[in-house]
Amino acid sequence: MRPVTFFLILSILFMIVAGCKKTDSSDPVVKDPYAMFRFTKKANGIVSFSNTSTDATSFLWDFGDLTTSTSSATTIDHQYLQNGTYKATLTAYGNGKSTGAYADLNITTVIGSLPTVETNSITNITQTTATSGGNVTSDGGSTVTARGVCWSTSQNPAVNDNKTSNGSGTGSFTSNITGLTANTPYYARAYATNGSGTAYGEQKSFTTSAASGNPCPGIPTVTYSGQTYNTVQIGTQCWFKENLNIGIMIDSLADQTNNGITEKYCYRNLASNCNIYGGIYQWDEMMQYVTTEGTKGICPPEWHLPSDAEWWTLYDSLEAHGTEGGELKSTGTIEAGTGLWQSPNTGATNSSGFTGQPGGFRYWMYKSFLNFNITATFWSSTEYTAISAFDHCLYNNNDDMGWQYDNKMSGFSVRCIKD
Ligand SMILES: [Ca+2]
Repeated sequence: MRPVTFFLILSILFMIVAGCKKTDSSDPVVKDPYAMFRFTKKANGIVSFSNTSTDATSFLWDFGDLTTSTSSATTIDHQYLQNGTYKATLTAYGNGKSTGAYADLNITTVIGSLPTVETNSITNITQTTATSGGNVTSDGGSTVTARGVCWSTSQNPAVNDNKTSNGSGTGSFTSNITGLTANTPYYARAYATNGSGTAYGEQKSFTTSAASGNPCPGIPTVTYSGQTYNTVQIGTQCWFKENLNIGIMIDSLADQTNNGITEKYCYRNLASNCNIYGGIYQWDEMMQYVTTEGTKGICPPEWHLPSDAEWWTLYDSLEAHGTEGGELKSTGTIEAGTGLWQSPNTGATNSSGFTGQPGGFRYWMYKSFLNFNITATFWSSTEYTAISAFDHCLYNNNDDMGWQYDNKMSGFSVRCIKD
């Protein structure tokens, strides 16, 4: 081999080696990004994410709970606030391109606080419905997603019993309880659910009204001053089923006075009529000389004289409007020997059980009795003027209920209503 040839070969080899070195140091290969991560679930809803992506220059984390991060840290601890399933996504950017990686996470380790909820009192209790509600005073750190009132005939009702659904979040709400059975004890309590579970307010108990016409639950009779009265449940109210008959009979020519003695009139001044139709009272005697609407007056303890509004509540609870009188009157006629009303006793069904009897009244101006077996007139404890008060009247010849005011010196029948 000639030396020139050897030199040439050596030169070419040098150039190749030098060329390789030149390419390697000043013209690097740029790779595309590759997104990758691992995760470890920890306590309290915390997930530790490790970013194992390669060849990326920036990142976008989407943790699936409406929060994101552009952190490029190798390790990120993210806390989920509610248990649930989340899709976590990592997007890696570089070389003008992006790639993504994702994982589905089932978080069960959130142990934040339960919400705090109070139960409202139970009101508007009828035979089949009642009203309650609650107040979510704290969400416990995560959104309250369901709230309402649950109820049962057993203690400590829960959301798998009957319940209402009354929106979400904190604050107060009203619940309409429906589908109840008459004359039945129930338990109810408010509930609120967040990511940590369901919390309950204090338990309230209540008893639905008896079917109208039946004795009041727990108090079928009341014995007062030697006489026993039946009771009747009508809607939400509990009434005496007979007219009050208490006191010493006085002659119709005398007015009842504030003398410490309860006085009454009996129709035609016959005590036997008081036994059937009850006593007849002037307004002030009935009220025991106060003018406070709803006062006890001559009624027994835990009972009172119905206000005018309570009479209207009675009408509202009846089956139909326009026939209230018929629903409140006892049935039958004197002529037929089937009742105490003078014929025709129009429309009388007594479907309410109120059993209004036609005791007539004492006319204040002539101090005499009128309308025996023809009308039944009941005082309210509501004044109209200083000398008059509202009363309610049943008639033998129609099925209306009369509403009027009369001189307080008039003598009418009295019914007591439960407090
Ligand atoms: Ca008196």
